[in-house]
Amino acid sequence: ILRRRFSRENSSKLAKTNPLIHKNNEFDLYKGSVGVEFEHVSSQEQDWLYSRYEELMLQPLSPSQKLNTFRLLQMADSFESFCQKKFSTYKRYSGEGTESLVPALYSIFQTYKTESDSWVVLNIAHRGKLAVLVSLMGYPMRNLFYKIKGNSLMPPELNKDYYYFVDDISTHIAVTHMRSELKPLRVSMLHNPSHLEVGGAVSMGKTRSKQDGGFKAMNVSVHGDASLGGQGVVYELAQMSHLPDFQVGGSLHLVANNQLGFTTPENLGRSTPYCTDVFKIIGAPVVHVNAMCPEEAVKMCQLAVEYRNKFNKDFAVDLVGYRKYGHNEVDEPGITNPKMYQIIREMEGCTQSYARKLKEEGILSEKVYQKTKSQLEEALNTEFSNANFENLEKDQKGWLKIDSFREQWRSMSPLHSNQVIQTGREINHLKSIAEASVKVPSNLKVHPILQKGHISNRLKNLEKNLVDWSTAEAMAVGSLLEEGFNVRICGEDSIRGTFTHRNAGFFCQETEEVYFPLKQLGNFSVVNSLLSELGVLGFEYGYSLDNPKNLVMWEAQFGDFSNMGQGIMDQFISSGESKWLRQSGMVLLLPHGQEGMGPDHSSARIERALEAVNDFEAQQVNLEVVNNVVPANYFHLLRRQMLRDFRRPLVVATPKSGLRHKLAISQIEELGPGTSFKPAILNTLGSGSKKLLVCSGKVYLEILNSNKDLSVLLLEQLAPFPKDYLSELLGSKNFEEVVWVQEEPQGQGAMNFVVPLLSKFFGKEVQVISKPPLSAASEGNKCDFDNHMKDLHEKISKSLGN
Ligand SMILES: Cc1ncc(C[n+]2csc(CCOP(=O)(O)OP(=O)(O)O)c2C)c(N)n1
Repeated sequence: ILRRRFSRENSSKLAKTNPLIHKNNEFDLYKGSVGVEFEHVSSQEQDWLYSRYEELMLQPLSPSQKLNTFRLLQMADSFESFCQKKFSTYKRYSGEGTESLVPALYSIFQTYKTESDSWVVLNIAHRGKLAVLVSLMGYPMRNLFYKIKGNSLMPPELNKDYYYFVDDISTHIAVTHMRSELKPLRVSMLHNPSHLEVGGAVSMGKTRSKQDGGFKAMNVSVHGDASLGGQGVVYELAQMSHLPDFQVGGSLHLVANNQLGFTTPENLGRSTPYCTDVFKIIGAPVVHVNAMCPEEAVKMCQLAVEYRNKFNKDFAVDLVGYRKYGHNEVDEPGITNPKMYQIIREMEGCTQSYARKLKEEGILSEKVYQKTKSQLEEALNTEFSNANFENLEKDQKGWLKIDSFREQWRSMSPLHSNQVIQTGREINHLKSIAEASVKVPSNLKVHPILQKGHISNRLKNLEKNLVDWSTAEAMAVGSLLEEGFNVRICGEDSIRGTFTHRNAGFFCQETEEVYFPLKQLGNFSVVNSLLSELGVLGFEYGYSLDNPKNLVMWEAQFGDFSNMGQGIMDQFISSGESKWLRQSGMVLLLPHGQEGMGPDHSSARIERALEAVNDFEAQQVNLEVVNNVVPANYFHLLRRQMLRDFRRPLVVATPKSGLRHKLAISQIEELGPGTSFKPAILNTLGSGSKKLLVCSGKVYLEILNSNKDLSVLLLEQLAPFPKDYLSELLGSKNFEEVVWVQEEPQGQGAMNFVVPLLSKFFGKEVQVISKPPLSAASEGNKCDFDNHMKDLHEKISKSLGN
């Protein structure tokens, strides 16, 4: 079944001098069930790797290690066979054929175990996950059977008034577990979506947050061979592995390699010889192990952890096995892979062959084998008959062991509220934060453009009690840092900011050293990320998941590029809480605005964020969407994100030209004590108008600039639609007509979301003024752009009777 020979003919330099190896056949060490790829690793590490590899290969496992390995296999095997009988049409994505994954993972945990509090953060996809849950992660079998039978794991009381928590399939379950013999090591197995490989980004981010919080933590990702070879996010994560702001001291990669992806054989599934070849770009050692040899799998995982601990780098263990059934248990694999399955059908399972080996070695007797087998069967039957709600294992809250709102999340509430919270701060204090945000050591030579523009402008504005968008951000971040929150802003070029507006770090013009003034106030990191959206967004989401005190802001270079991370948006950010009861206070900053910069530098695609909103008006809304031009509001938004007792992801369409627009400025009083975020702002110019223009974003500034008499309502918060706030704001005011104005092309922007809500709110039909429909987000040339914008403003003027 092994199509490739993993032999390495030239043995190590050490092997030639090592007396232990001379006694044995040194050649065999590289020719048997393990193939190593160390040649691309740096030479100093190679010496260590070859020598440790040889030691491990020559040293037999102790009888108790062998029995433990066997027990884990037997447990996984009994579970899989039981499910095959009881739930024959259920898709469980059996791991049979690569079941040595279970003892391999155990070996990782055991080797990593330390005296101090430590964590393994584990991302594992569908293949074999259920067996790992029950064999290693202490997940109650009865709860799993209950779930397999089709029940929900969500606490019914949370869905009492309103259906919000959708739950997820069994192979996406998460659990945190501390095995008694491995104390104080805790293993946090994360939720995963079906979307393969993206979970690796989330576990990496979560691991980094644990490490930044002072814990020892190791990231472990289990891959399928086809997804590892095919998914681009793996490359993005590999590129993160040595970057100071992303590295996690080396990740471990374990491949449950069944040589097939769904129906596609490996020769059609990738161009490289091995699915693990992506790891070679970062010089990570790779070992390929015949998955039918569990002892070697255990040893190689030990080698992997030891290497990772010593060199702080990634290591990959490729368990090369097969897949007993089709892609799932109801698929017929012979349709597409007849020859392979002729061989597979003849094969003895790994557990059975290992039992035979241990019996031959006199370590396992037939009697003990049969006894443990029947004990496991009995336990499975008992668990199966107890798989009803009354008998399930529950936590202190009476919930079905879903591990939510524990430890650092304990103070958070599972239910949201749209209640207004005051987020203002004392004004002089805010001024001092803003000053501190541009204060650099006297020996740091700041670029003259920044000295003259950014620094002096900020200080001059402060004297006049004015706050622009970047200063509002600095004040929000600085105040949150002082209040004990951790702030991480990450994106391509976020230190400076795409529009040279943030300048959270000052680069000395002589030494190139960078100084971050806000770091003086607390745990602040502002990170220029690698040029990736999917991997980085996943990483940042994972970072936000770990701790409700983390304010994580991911910034797209332009909002347009955020769709490269759409899988993280859909599978995690907008639906994670509802599927898994895990909150995230993640903030997405997406520069947005029609400014003639072409089809791909114009839109955060607000319509897509709004499409992902579960309910427009209810309190328990999955996502907040804000189109922000008012600096004071940005300040309150960020503070609100942390100061309330629940976490909800936030998408902010952020300004571009609005960063420096003369009307996009707030009075500092708007940030003072007693103030809060204003979801909407009503502006009456001149004698006002009986027609109400409602809009959002930059077009508001343009309307204010160009029209004398009008009533205009700026909607900053689009979702949840702020109807109560609007009722209070508009009171008994009566408008004859209501028009929604947007700068985005028809069908894009907020119109499809907001117009029906406005109609309902005002009780009348709402007209729309927009650019004409376009296939892209904006025009590709200046002339067409100018004409369309001119038309838009003429329509607005005309509609006002001007
Ligand atoms: C991103 C993504 N694309 C497509 C799929 C559909 N799909 C589910 S499993 C699978 C094959 C995965 O093969 P492999 O990674 O080798 O894992 P295996 O199932 O063989 O263990 C595919 C294509 C998916 N889940 N995720």
